[in-house]
Amino acid sequence: MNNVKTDAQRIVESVNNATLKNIGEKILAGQRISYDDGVMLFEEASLPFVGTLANYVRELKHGNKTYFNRNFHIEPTNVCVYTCKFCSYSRLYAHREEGWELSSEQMMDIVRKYDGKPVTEVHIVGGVHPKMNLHFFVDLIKQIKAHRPDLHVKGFTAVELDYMFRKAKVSVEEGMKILNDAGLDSLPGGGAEIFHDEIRSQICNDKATADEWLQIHKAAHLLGMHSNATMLYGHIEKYWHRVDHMERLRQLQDETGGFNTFIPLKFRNGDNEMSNVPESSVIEDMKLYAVARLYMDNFPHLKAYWPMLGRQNAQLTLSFGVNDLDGTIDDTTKIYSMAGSEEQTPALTTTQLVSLIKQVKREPVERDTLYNEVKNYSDIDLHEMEANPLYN
Ligand code: MET
Repeated sequence: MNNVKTDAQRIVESVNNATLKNIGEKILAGQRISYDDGVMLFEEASLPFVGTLANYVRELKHGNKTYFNRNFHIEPTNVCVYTCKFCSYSRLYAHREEGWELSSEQMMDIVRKYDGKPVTEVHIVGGVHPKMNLHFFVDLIKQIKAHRPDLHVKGFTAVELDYMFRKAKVSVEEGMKILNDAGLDSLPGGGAEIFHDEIRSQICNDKATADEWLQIHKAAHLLGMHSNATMLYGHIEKYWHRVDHMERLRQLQDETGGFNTFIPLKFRNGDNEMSNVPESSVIEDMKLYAVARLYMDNFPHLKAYWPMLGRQNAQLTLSFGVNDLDGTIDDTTKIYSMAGSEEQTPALTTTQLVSLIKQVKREPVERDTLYNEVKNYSDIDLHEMEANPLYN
C-alpha cells in the first residue's frame, strides 16, 4: 500500500499540466473529482497517470482482494421488441424462428443442472419478449426459489422491467414490489448503454430512457434491493457523454447507496448494425476503467466482465482499478460471443479463475452477489484445486 501511494504521489508531482496535478492532488486527498475533471482525465491524462492513481484507489478500498463469484446465466429468449443498433443477439418477433424462447420448464431444467454444485447466483437477462410477461417471470422466480431457496436471483435489466411493468399496467414501485416478494433479490446493471439522449437516440431509440432506467433502480434500492450499473462504451460517444453517464449514476448512488458495482461494457462490433464502427483499443479500455475507478468514488466495486474483454485483458484491468471479475458463468451467455468476442464459449472453472487472479499477484476471494466473502483462495494450492472436482 505504501508503495502504491508513493507511486501515485510521484506521478502527480511529476506531471507538467497544472490542472492534472490538481486533479491528482484531490484524489490523493480523498476528495471527489468534478465533471470537468473527469473529461480532462479522458482528454489529457496519460494511461500511466490515471492507472497509477486508480490502482492506488483500488488498493485503498480493497487491497489486493479480487472478487469473483460462481454463477450461471439464464437467457430466457433473444426475441426482442427493441432494435438497439449495437446488439448482435436479438431477433425481432417476426423472425422468432431464428431465435430461442425457453419455457419455464426448460429454464427450471437449467436450474436443476446445478443441483449439488456450489454456485451462489443465477443471472437472468435476455431479449424483451412481447409475451413473456410479469406473471410469467413471477412464476419462474417462485419456482426457482421453491427449488433452491438460497440461490440468489439477480434478474432483469431496467429495460426489461420497464416493458414488463407497462404491459402489466403496474407502477414501477408496484412492479418491483411484486417481483421482490416473489423472490427477486437484485437487479443486474444492463440496458444503461449511454444515458445522454444525443447518443441514446442514435443507438437505442426505442427502449427505456435514462430517467426510466434510473427510476427503476431507485425503486429497487428503496425496497432494500441492491443493483449494478453498466455503461456501453467505445462506439460513437464522446468522452463527455461517458462522464455525464457516470455523473448520473454517482448522483443516484449518493441518494440511495444501493449500487454495488459499476461494470463498463466494451462495444464489440461483430454482426450488428454498428459493425462499421471500430472497436476501442486496449489502451482506451484500460484508461476507461481507470477513470471510472477515479470518478465513481461512491461505488464500492468496479467489475471487468471477462466474456466481453477476453480473459487476458480482464487480467490487465486488475492493474487499472478493477477489483472484481465476473464469474464462472459456465458458457451460459451468448450476448458477447454473438458480438464477436474472442470468448466464444465463456466458461471458467474456479481453478482457472483463481489461477488468472494469482498470476497477476492479486488475492482471489470468492464472494456472493452482495459481496459477502465466501472463501479466500490465497493460501489454497492450485494443484490441490486441480485435483478437487468441486473447483473444476
Ligand atoms: N434486454 C436488455 C436491455 O436492453 C439487455 C439484455 S442483453 C441482450 O436492457
